[in-house]
This record gives sequence, C-alpha cells and structure tokens, in this order.
Amino acid sequence: MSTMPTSSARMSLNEHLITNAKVEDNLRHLMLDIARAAKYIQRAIRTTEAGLAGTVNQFGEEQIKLDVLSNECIARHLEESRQVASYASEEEDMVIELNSKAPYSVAFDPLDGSSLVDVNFAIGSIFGIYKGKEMIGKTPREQVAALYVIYGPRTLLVYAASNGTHEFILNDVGEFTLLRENLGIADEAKTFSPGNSSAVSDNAGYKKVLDTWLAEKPNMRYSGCMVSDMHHVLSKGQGVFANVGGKKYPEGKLRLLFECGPFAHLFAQAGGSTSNGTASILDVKITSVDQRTPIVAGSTKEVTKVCEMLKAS
Ligand code: P6P
Repeated sequence: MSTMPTSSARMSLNEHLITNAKVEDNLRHLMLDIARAAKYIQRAIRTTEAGLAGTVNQFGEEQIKLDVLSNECIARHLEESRQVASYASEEEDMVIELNSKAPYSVAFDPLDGSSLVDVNFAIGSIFGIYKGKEMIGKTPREQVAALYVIYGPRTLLVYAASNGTHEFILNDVGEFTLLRENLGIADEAKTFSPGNSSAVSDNAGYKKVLDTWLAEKPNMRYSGCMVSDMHHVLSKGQGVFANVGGKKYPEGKLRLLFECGPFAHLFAQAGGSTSNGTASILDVKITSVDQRTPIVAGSTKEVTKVCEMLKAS
C-alpha cells in the first residue's frame, strides 16, 4: 500500500535515494543528473514547436525536433555526471562510449510517444541503468535501477533501485519531491491496455485476448504512449498492458533495452509481472540495441492468463 507523506514534509529525491534506496553515491549522482535533464525536457515540451527535425532515427522513424533535443539534453547530462561508461539511446544508431572507467551504462528512450506531443498527450523518458560498461549480453534483471519521467499535467518521476518503486512530483521550485512510496500492483486487473491492436488481424491468440478483455473487463485505458499506459497500471495499482507481435511487427513494437527492460524492473519492484509470452522480460538476453520484444505487463494473475491464451492459439 503506497503512503502519501504530508505536503510540507515531502522528501526530496536526493534524500530518498540516500535514506530509502540506500544506493551508492555514484548511482545517486547519476540519477539526480538524469532528473536534472528531465527538467529541461519538460520545459522544451512546453516551449518548442512540435515540428519535424528532418532526420530519421536508427529505425527509420522520422524524428521531431523534440526527439533530437531530448536526446542531446540527456546525453549532455550523462556526460556531465562522469558516471557513465557508455549509453544506448533509441535515437542513436549505436552504443556511445564515454569514459570506460566510469561505473555505469545507461539505456534510454529520450522521448517515448513523442509523435503524440501535437495532440498534447502525456509522453515520457525511460531509463535503465546497468553496472559496468556493457549492456549487450546482459538481461534486464541485471539493472541496478530504472526510472521514467512522465510529462503530463504534472511532471512525475518514478524510480526503482532494489527497495520498491517510488513516485515523485516536480514542484514549482524545480525539485522532485516524494509523492507516493512503495507503489504496488495487485494480482487482479480491472483495466486493460491493448497496444499494437492491429496485430489482432493476424495473431489469433491476441484476438482471443482482446475479445476476452472486452467481454470481462470494465475499463480500457490506452493512450498510445507506453510511459503513460504503464504509469496508469502503477498509479492505479492494477491493470494489464500488452504490445505483442503481428505481421508488421513480428516481435511487437517495443524495444527490450530502452523500453521493456526498465519497466520490467520497475514493475517487479512493485509486485507486478512482465512477460514476453513465455518468460519474464527480466530474463530475456539483450542481444542488440534495436531488439524488439513482445510484452505483457501488470497484474500477475492477468499476465499469466494472457500468456496462456497467447500460447494456446
Ligand atoms: P501502437 C510510441 O510510438 C510507442 O513506441 C510506445 O510508446 C507505444 O506503447 C507504442 O509505440 C504504440 O504502439 O501500435 O499501439 O500505436
């Protein structure tokens, strides 16, 4: 059960990292630098026009100016932290090496859902942090921390190290202060979030899943931004999100390293589950930066049920 501290006594992110997460100072400094970058991105979203940058990313997807700006902003803060040996960004073609002696490597999606900025939907940044220089060859279970920032009516930062998943709000003096500690995800789901819904036309198992959800579950909540839709599960304490394969995206749309891996850590720390249909996302080996994976995530009993339906078809 998450607990709401009184507004005047809200703990800072820095204090929480020291007293609750007890992370080592290098990791704490890195996470605080990531949080600093998010403040600039939050402001850019409000002040930069949402036009195209005239470039494409490694996946051939057109970049909007905010994609490029967010990527550059985070890269600058990672470099300034002096804690990063290498980083992988969804907006870069390859892993970028910084200082091979630095303690951590970082995978990030600088602005997930950026194509929705013109409709003013909430969008977000996703980060996974690993010890050492290499991420390829590891599994998401080896992350030492994961976090995301959601830029909506409020700017929220949610992180997990090894002691629960915790939510912070950006206040009016630019400080992330504790909003809710120990977010939890119940085993049963009332809400469903069906990503890559076009896959139902050529994935019989997924069609069965969606038909079952529509027949049995009271609420569908889907925005098209993974950060927002996954935050809905964490914030409401229940729900199930899916983005699985079809003809156009055989492995689903989402990337293991930048998107599914960090959320696998955050959800596990909140008592939830994530699966690629047959195994926990936490245990899927990272073989390349652009690797996609199917994902079913959220309330454990629902994740299990959905994976059984996907396998049965
Ligand atoms: P679909 C946004 O472009 C994104 O990468 C994720 O944030 C989101 O969950 C997914 O794609 C949406 O995919 O096919 O449901 O629109």
